[in-house]
Amino acid sequence: MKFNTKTIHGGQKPDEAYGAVMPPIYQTSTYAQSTPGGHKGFEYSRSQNPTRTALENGLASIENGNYGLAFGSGLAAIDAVLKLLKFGDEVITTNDLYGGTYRLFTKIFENYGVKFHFIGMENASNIEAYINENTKLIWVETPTNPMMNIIDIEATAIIAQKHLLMLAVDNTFATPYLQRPLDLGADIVMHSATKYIGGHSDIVLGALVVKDKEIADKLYFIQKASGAICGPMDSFLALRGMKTLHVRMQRHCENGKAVAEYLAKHPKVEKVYWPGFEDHPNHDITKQQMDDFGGMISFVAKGNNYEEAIKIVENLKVFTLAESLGGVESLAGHPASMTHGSIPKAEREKVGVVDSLIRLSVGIEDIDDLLEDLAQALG
Ligand code: P1T
Repeated sequence: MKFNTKTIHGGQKPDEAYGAVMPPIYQTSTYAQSTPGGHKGFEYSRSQNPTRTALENGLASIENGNYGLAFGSGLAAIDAVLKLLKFGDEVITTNDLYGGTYRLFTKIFENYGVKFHFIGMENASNIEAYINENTKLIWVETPTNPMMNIIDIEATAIIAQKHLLMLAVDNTFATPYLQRPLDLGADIVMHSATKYIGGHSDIVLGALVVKDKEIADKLYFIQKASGAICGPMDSFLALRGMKTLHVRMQRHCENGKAVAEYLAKHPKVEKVYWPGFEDHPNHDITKQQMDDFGGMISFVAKGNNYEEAIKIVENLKVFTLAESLGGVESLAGHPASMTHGSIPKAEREKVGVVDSLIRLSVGIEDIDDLLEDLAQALG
């Protein structure tokens, strides 16, 4: 089955009770048993729920994995992966990543004795210097949030395999429409399905997909034992969103390209971060591992000035100033004070998350309205 068919049919079958084409929202916590243990595969909705299972099967299908797991948020999904580790284990991760992920690593898991190395991975050969006998996991975000750095998944997977480490890839920005990390050798794919997978800014939901049964079993145990699941209504909405992922992504990419090129030529713009530019440091790797360049763009206005950046985001009218990304509507954000506020200023500035940086999630509106809005806000 091709990708554009999998988003609609992958892992799905009509509901067994009445043939409903869309999985019903099984809004139930528990299931009748004829005798203790005599059930139809569903005992209690923390462990399994048919609507969540439909979503999990769909996610596994579009990521070319064998097992999908859905969680109450992207961070809950990351939390479950980190729970595969124990005291003393070490993680090597990108130095640019979503602020909430950084906060989870440094404010929660460091307290449990897990050590993190935040490093530049744009050149995969940097990784090996940080590997020692305690290293267990490489955590990669690509494209990174918000600097749009690109990490070579295949090269990183080769290093991970050589040292018997797990490689997890946060595929939130790219989505499987553009990039399939499991095919490139990653062990775990993670999503904030709040974003492009859901696609309509109406849910908070996280996902993991894996190929390997042993890792899947451990993650299912953590999902059930820790309990950070998503409810049936949100599972339904994520599944509904997923069915149009390919058409939405196509337009996100078209509009993203037009916005990136417009900004790059604008006299009031200093620098645009978007992996589709030929002078992006890892443009060649981008073209190898992604099918297009996505709808996420960051930029700095001329003068590199905080007040100017705030004025621009406040003046936007079609773009909404808001956290999050990946919905049908265009959003603008100020990472330093919003999504990446939990990263100390000195740390974030080292990788380019300066106070004048603006991040855009380019939606699927008419491109003329988006460019006009940027023109008036920059003017
Ligand atoms: O918000 P949640 O569903 O818990 O997902 C966390 C998360 C994980 N990974 C990436 C790459 C993300 O971008 C996010 C959430 N990001 C935002 C809310 C944001 O505006 O960047």
